[in-house]
Amino acid sequence: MSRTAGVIERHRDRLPFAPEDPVVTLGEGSTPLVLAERISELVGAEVHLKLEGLNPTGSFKDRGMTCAVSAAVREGAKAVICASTGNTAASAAAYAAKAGLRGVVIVPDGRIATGKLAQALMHGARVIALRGNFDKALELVRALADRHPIALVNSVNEFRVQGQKTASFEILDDLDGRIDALCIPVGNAGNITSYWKGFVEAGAAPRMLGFQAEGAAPLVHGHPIAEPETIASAIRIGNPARWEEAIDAMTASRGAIRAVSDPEILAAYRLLAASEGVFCEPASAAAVAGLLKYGADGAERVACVLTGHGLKDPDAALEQAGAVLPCEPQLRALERLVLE
Ligand code: AN7
Repeated sequence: MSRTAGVIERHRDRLPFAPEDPVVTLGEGSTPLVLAERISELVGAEVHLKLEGLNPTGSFKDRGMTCAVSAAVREGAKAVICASTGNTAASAAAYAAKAGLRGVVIVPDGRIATGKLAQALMHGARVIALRGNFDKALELVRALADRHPIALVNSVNEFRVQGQKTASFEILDDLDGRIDALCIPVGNAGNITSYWKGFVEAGAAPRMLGFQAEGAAPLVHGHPIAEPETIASAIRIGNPARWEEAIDAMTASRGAIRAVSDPEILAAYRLLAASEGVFCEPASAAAVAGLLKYGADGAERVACVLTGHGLKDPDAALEQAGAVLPCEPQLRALERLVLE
């Protein structure tokens, strides 16, 4: 098989696509799984990082989007729509562009990371900034898709879950089937649902350890959060669409869904970049923050899903990082700054 095959071609035997079906792909999937030496030491377990930020649009959403948009083309759709905290919007916009479909994305006004906004706009999607949060946007977009022939590509779309489950197959391949726990950030809960589905289909059962931001932790508190708040804008979600499935995944795997604070998320975000060489976005760092905070629950081998690339949110990074050093164009001045 071609080294650049996307997830449909690579995993067709486990996906609802026949060989003659149209495939809209950007070569997603097959992302690296990297051993995190420093974090392994801190946790006392073998910790691997699944770098989903290396997908074509910089997040895990591409695995599901190739399936959702391919199915939309198969069904004769002319447009796709989604509500999004940013990454789904960027991915939907890219795959819609590739497919020649209209893309429409609804985002919470002023609350999505700069890189994601740039992507959605560059790919030619119609970007609508809703004066309301993600939960309201999803509610409205579901009602809209019920009334008009527009394909809804949020993770309430079954094809999204089908595509995203392929990450589990890759992790099992890379670890020869032996993994004790999976740490994953949880927002709308599509991804934890998908990973668990993939593991079950492959006959594996690692503990699913999901992490929500403290200010946006409905699954931890057991009720929706009306005004979710967190620095990790991707997971600023108060009423996850896949609530039941997330709880099922947690229960069936003897896992847990727990909360991490924004300072804990940001500490993990900086640690990953400075000590592991991996730049992810804040929401992704929640998985590692949770592992550092709560430990591995006895697991010897753990994978953390780093869901999105750090370049998605340059503003968050520049707020956390050290300052740039200004320098006069003179050797002495430069020497001082370099050597001191
Ligand atoms: C980087 O793009 O919901 O629990 O609209 O972008 O499957 O929702 C993004 C979610 C984790 C949570 N990490 O995954 C959207 C959106 C990143 C994300 C999640 C998201 P789900």
